[in-house]
Amino acid sequence: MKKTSQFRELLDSSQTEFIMEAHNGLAARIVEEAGFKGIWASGLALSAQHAVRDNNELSWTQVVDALEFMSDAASIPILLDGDTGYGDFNNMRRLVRKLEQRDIGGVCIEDKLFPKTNSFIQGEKQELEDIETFCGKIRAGKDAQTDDDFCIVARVEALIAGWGLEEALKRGEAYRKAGADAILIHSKKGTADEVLAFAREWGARCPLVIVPTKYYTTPTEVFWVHKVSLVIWAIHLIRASIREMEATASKIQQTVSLVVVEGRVATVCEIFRLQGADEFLEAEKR
Ligand code: SPV
Ligand code: MG
Repeated sequence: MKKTSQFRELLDSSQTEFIMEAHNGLAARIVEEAGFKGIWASGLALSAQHAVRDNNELSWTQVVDALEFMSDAASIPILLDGDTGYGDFNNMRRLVRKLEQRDIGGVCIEDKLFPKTNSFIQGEKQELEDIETFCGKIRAGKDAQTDDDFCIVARVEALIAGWGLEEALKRGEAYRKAGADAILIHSKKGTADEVLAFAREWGARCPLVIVPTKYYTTPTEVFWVHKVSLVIWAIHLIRASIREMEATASKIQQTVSLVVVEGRVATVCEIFRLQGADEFLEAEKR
């Protein structure tokens, strides 16, 4: 099945589905091997792996180049965290065309201003895009896609910016009417209360997507009960790799030896396996 159709199936599934962050081809392959049905190409993680900030310091073509490796490495669909669409309606159209060329399942755009800032950094100070302008961006993206199954997820940042539930619902509804295939409601609170209040009011208007990074203690069944379509585990592979790299680097530095880390790092054979080295040898023989 096409990756776009696979992703649409996830959104339309009658149960809550889960996708996992990846930030390069290797991580994408690991996500697929772990059994996930989709990948979140996180803007924060993609930026962090280059040690730049989540403020569009990475150019959109650098993002698309990274995605190409990820898409080649996995057979499950990728939802790109497309920030604000990297500009106006016209940039959005070009983005959608380039994503389709790279076999990406869909893109999520958020109603902030370019260049954006991560939602967890002074979210309340962040400016929101004018509703009509953002709706135009969604419509332009939908017009630009050539594959009917390519999905555009509209991310509502009203709760992040402190504008309240009513504004969040107003924006979600406007984006749905503009053609968004799903609405992502984001929150920086430590509990899911405001997201669940949104979900109750939202009902089944169109698929609802959430990112429980901050309200991670909420039992997952609660999302199912509230009819959340898609849960994004947004930044956990980059967080895991940072922790492991820090520990490994400091142990080797302190002990001036590899002995202490040998048992906990991936073997060289494991790297070869993840790269598909066997296929190379077989192809060479053929
Ligand atoms: C990302 O993964 O880049 C996101 C989600 O936008 S978060 O950073 O958790 O807001
Ligand atoms: Mg992001």
